[in-house]
Order: sequence, then C-alpha cells, then structure tokens
Amino acid sequence: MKRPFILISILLVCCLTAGFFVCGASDVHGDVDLDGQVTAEDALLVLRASSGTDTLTAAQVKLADVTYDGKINSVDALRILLYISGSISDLGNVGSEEGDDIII
Ligand SMILES: [Ca+2]
Repeated sequence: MKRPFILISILLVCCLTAGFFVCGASDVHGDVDLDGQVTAEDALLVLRASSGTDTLTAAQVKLADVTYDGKINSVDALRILLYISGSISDLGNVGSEEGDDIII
C-alpha cells in the first residue's frame, strides 16, 4: 500500500526538479543564461545580444541590465566581468536600482 505513494512522491520530486531546470527560472541578476550562476558565459551572451547576434527573452533582458539604464550593451557585459573578477561585490537585486557604483 505504501509503495505507490512512495513511487508517486519520487516521480513528483523528479518532475518538480526537471521543471525548475527546464524553465530556467532565475532571479540572480547577471545570470543571463539562467543556469543559476553568474559567469563569463553570461557576459558573452550580453555582448552577443548587444551586437544583435543573439536575442534575449524579456526575463533575460531584466537579468542582463546590470547597469539599470534600460539598455543592454557592452557596459553590462563589463560590469558582469567586474563582478566575476571580484572588482565589484554586488550586481544588485532584480527589480532594484541598487548595486555597487560603476567604476569604469
Ligand atoms: Ca549564468
């Protein structure tokens, strides 16, 4: 009697986990590729989007605008790289206009 319940529970956990990764949900500012981490890949994706080589979704645009100026350009990519290198400590939170001052 407990076996179906256990199997359904395991299946539910697997589906929820897979759904999280498939959806690529992220609220990490700078995590443009939605893998949960801010890396050079995110900066590259911002550069590609700013040059028109790649297109970002609305959610990705929100995460990519780390300068909070409403534009996606090379300055956003540079700011992500500064964050990765430890030159700045914060990219701010999604929806806020806070973060370390840009030192470019
Ligand atoms: Ca990422």
